[in-house]
Amino acid sequence: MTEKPSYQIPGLPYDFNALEPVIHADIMELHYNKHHKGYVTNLNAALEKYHEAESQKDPAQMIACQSAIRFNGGGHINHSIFWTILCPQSQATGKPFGELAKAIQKDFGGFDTFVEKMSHATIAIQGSGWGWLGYNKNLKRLEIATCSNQDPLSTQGLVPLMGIDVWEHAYYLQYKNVRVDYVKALWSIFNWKNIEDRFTKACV
Ligand code: MN3
Repeated sequence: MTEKPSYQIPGLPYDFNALEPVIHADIMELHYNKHHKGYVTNLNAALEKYHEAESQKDPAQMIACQSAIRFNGGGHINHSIFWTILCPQSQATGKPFGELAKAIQKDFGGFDTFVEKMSHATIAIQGSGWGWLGYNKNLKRLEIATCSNQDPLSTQGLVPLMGIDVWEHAYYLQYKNVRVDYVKALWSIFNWKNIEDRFTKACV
């Protein structure tokens, strides 16, 4: 018998108000408690349906579950990364350091150029999606990429290092429709220690 799937929302590593003034507590609470929790609930429901269809040898029904698994599974993966690559402004270093800083220098020509390119690509996303800094293991280099909806970065063959959620639910309550101001403000709360750790693991 197939084990019943059950994904759970990971704990937030800080309080809802910890990212103020960049992200207000009401956005954090809604984003975590409603949106991320919703992806987890719907992922579990879709997997349960999938396993039921599998046990009944009903491939058409299995295929019918796939878009819900992709969307909600992606949402769960993306938000689980997002909470950990952010930190309170008081703890933020402002810039990467160590090997990641060197790789950014090598692949983008400097931190400021990287910020500009990643911001530009992310702000330009049409509709809902994510901007990412990823690691290309084959070419051994950093790449900036964008994904629509909740597609995880792995769909583009990259290991996710840091991502920017530009769904309106991530900023609308505070920034209204001014996505550019939200993306600009986020740079002061990135947790470069966490991102550097992801880079180290990706390079192995
Ligand atoms: Mn979101």
